[in-house]
Amino acid sequence: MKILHTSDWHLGHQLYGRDRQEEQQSMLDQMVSLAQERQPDVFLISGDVYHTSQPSATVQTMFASAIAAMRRACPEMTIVVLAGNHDSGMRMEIFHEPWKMLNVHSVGFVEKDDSRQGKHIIEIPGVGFVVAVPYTYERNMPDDLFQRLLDAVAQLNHDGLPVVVAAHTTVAGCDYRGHDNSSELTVGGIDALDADVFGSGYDYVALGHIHHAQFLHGTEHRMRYSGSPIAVSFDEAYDHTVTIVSIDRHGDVPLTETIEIDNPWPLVTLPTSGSAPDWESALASLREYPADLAACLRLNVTIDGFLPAGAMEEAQQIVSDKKCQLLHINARRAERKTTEAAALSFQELQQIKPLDLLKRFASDTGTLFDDEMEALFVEALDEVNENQREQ
Ligand SMILES: [Mn+2]
Repeated sequence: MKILHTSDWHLGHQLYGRDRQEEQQSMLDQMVSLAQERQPDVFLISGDVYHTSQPSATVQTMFASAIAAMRRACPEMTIVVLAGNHDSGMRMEIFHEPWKMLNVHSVGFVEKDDSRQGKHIIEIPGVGFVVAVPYTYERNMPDDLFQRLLDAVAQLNHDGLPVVVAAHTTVAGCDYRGHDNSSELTVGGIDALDADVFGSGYDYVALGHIHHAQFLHGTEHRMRYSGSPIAVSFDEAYDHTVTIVSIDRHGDVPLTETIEIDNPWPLVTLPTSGSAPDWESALASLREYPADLAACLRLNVTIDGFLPAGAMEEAQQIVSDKKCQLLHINARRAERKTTEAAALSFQELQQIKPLDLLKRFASDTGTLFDDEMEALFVEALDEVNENQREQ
């Protein structure tokens, strides 16, 4: 059984207002080529297909076209798509039936009713089994679901075929770098489960949710996050790959191979390590950036107080003749000797933007405020503004 394991596509993601369609289309094209070249038995997307629960028509068309292209590239391949915490599980199942006619299994939500749990077991005759469990709140997870599904598979698996579990969750002990608003207990809003929640009887667990590709420690290469195929945030400064897994027989140790996905617009942070000590050196690092390299840039700078007025325009001017795009200035305030935060005057308070105020609060209180939190805040703010306009 040969599986192409991927997850966390986040289609429709915008990064500081930049539409990432070009990057995502390139990623999808590479997926289709891989399916064509490698002819896997199963193409498995372990959740977070979309970045939002209500993706635009354009984004959904991009996904549907990619699935159709994969079907043409590899007609015998079974395609399994799970909902992650970013997806709407209900929407993912709207086309469950027609997709199934194309041998595409879209599993959006967990069935609590035992009699309907067959949806979670995908049998590929003569090849193997996939146990597909999309993201669900822990309190909605039926007791021993994984073990019960695996027991049901064992009843069917007379020929000793490989058994793969697909799930979208946080597993305790994972390396969650790049998800910086997180702790060992909770990553990206999902509480960590112990690895033994998956029970026994599987050969490989194909995980989604954590964007850093990795095997889980102590699982003898049987449990893996494929990671996001392209970086979703600047904090994901590591390789982005898909995993090809081969399992001959039930009980064998899976063989895995990782294949790098190329992003035509890689996310690059300047300076390459740490933070520029002042605004002038930040600008210098932009000047030094090669003119002919396509990239999305983030500028890290430590400053005393606030960025100068027109800082973004000044920085944009420097890269205007270059192929790169500056998306964000990540300004951290230099640590003050006194812990007392400088108070704002009423006039300053009236002029400061909500995001800057929040950043100032985060920096004054030593609270971590990363890209993802900023994006969430901007999204919430947009929603509030929109609601106000509507009223
Ligand atoms: Mn994700």
